[in-house]
Amino acid sequence: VEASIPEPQREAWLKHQVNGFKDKDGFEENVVRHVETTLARSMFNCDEHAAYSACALAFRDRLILEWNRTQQRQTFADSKRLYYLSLEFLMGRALDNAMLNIGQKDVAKAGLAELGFRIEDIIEQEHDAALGNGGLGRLAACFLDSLASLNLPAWGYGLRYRYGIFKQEIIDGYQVEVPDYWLDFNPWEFPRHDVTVDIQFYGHVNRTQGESGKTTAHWEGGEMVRAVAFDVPIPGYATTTTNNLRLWSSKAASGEFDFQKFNSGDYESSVADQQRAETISAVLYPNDNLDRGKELRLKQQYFWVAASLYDIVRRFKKAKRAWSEFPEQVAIQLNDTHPTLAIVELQRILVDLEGLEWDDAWNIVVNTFGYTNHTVLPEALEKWSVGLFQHLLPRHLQIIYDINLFFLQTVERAFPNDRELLARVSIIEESQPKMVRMAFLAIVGSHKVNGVAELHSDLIKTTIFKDFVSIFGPDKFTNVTNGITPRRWLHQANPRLSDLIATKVGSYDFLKDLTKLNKIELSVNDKQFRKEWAEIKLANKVRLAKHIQESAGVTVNPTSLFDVQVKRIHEYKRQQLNIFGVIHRYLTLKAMSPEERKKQLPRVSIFGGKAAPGYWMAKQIIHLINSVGVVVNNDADIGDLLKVVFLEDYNVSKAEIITPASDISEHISTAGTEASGTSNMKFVLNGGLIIGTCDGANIEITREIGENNIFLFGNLAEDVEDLRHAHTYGSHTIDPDLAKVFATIEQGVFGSTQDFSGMITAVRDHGDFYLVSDDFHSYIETQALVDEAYRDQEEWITKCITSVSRMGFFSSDRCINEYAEGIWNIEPLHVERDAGVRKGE
Ligand code: 4GP
Repeated sequence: VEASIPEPQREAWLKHQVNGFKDKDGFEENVVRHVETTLARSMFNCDEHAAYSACALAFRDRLILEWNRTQQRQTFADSKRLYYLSLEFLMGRALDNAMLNIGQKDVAKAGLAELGFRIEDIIEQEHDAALGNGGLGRLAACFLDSLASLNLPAWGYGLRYRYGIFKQEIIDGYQVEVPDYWLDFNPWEFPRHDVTVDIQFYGHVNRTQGESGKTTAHWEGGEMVRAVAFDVPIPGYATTTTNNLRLWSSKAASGEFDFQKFNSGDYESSVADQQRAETISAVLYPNDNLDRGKELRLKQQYFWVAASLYDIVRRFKKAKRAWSEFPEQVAIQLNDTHPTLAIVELQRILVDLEGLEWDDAWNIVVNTFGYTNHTVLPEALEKWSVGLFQHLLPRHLQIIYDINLFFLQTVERAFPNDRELLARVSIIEESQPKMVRMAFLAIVGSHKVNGVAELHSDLIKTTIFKDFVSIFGPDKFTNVTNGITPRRWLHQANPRLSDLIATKVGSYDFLKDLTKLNKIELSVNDKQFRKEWAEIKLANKVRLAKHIQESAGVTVNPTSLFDVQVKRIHEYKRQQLNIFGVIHRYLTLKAMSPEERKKQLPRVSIFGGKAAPGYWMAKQIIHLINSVGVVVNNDADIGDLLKVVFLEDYNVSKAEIITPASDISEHISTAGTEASGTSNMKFVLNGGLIIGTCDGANIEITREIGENNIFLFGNLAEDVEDLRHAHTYGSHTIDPDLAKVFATIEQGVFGSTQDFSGMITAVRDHGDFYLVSDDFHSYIETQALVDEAYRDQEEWITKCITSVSRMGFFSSDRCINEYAEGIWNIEPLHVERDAGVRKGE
């Protein structure tokens, strides 16, 4: 308020109010100005990257004006806000998305053309913002898009990693990781050097007694690291709402150097201190569905959570409301257990710093938080050793012990004498060493816990969190099936299909309400529509074929069936099943006579995805895929009948090229292991069919689009446990076709037999935990059905159009509306351009 300009001087401000460009001329003027002033270049040295930079800056100018207005509006309306805490935001590129959401892509295209550039080349200049591993991080990015598009008051909070997920290079068939330094030039962030928070680590706890006899804990000593805010504007689609993603960057709390040390000649150690502080936000941990328990990771988590909560509490306190109103103003969603410390930190702020009674504080905490679980894989469930906590966050450990004590007391009252239950649900695992179970803490400290697809939400209630359902009752646990934003994953990735759909829907309204896609089902027999549909798919395949040629050096025929599996490489996702199936196909083709071969359907098997750098088996899977490619792609008997391609460095912007080009994509996890999957939704929305197991969202996709339009195979989740048991304790015979595949690999047909022996023994000798052999036959048979179905192109296109028309449910808008109503209790702020605010509908 103090910085507000007094009335008499405001006239000058209003007179010079900045507005974003309105038309092509305005856009060009902005671009030229940024080239000449911000970038200090001219028309004599403006390359594509400079043109991209200036174009992005012109759009940023517009966004930030809307951002300012949105923030003013939201503050003025004083309504409840959601804060989405996620260690990952896999945003991809921002320029195309900003142009489309604002509705100015045509203007930019024409303007850039007049300035001498093609818009496609300019868009290509942007480096992906890759601050995430896979599904969980991309989901967070889709959610931000939906929150803004639905005019919901919401902020994201994350870390501003200097290095996002590593860049993957394939050298001699092996994955090699290269650091991804992406901040050289990032026009989409605003450093807020005035928004900083000092975060404490280590130290010890003292207690003092006040006059009333009440003791207060004081966390003292240790070291400080400074968090600096960087804001990224998030534009909604066809609305002026522009929300904020605030990312924290770490630096030494003492400023540039410790001058004391510097002056005393200890220059090196003063620089080292600074570097140590900066390390906290330096790098994203490259694990997907895996917890590694490294101290620096816990430091990252606390640093980010403490800075975010400080910010949220500071904002709440401005309105001078009673603390009891906190949950009416603030909803915080925990994206997995990574931000669970926020529960402890808020309790600490309320009790230690604000002087609330424990129970009052705890009530506020529980009503504020919601927790989303993304996996049932045991190796992904976060645990931290008590010793590490004691060292790094001594006060938090005490609070966790108290939370646990009070929780176990209520359990004991409800289930007297069930000591085993107490041990099972305790937040502290009595192991050697003792561990803090973060998921249990998240459940106890939240009012709602959700899974991300129906099957997964059922599974968490009947397996990993079963005891908590007995304790808290079933209502605390709920399902919110994931969704994807149709803006990026249809309109941006597949503009021609989006345009074609619009001609049948009558407008682009389906991008705001995806259920409107159902109108295209009426045109399923429309000849012209079908013809254009097929042309668009082929054009998308031609584009991908070109990319394959340029990046992998493999020539593929765009009229072949494109079979795609792109996602993180993981045994549970079963890329090994896919590549074993490819080898089986190769052997089958080789065994045929040339005449017989001629009758076969040509197929291109396309893989992509990164393996966690420490995940040896996943890396061997990549190596095998590449090795099979070398043999198959150069076999003259085979020609176009089978090509095997591994696309290097799969990321969001590559997904935008790959997704629209698939005929069939693979979502073939062992039943019960893939919580939801979201690329399955993307592929179907882009007019591709899928082959999959009865897992995650595949089940709901089947329900929506109909069983005839999907290729399901494999064992069911309910049978997995028995099968595993049988592998270990009964006799375990390998599928005979799979055994032939193994024999071929072991003969060295694909090179080094030693490298691939681990993949084989995992199935043959070590219990086949992921049921590769059990599902192999069903997989091969179902792939044959895919071939057969693809031969009937007319029927295939009918399946594709019907499926797309029924995908409305899988918009992240629907998903976010469910969270807003069922968990966050927030409402949209309706926006009329340059007008006030209406609350609710
Ligand atoms: C992923 C799940 O594996 C995937 O099934 C789900 O669709 C996605 O979250 C979003 O909910 N989990 C992760 C992870 O990415 O790191 O645990």
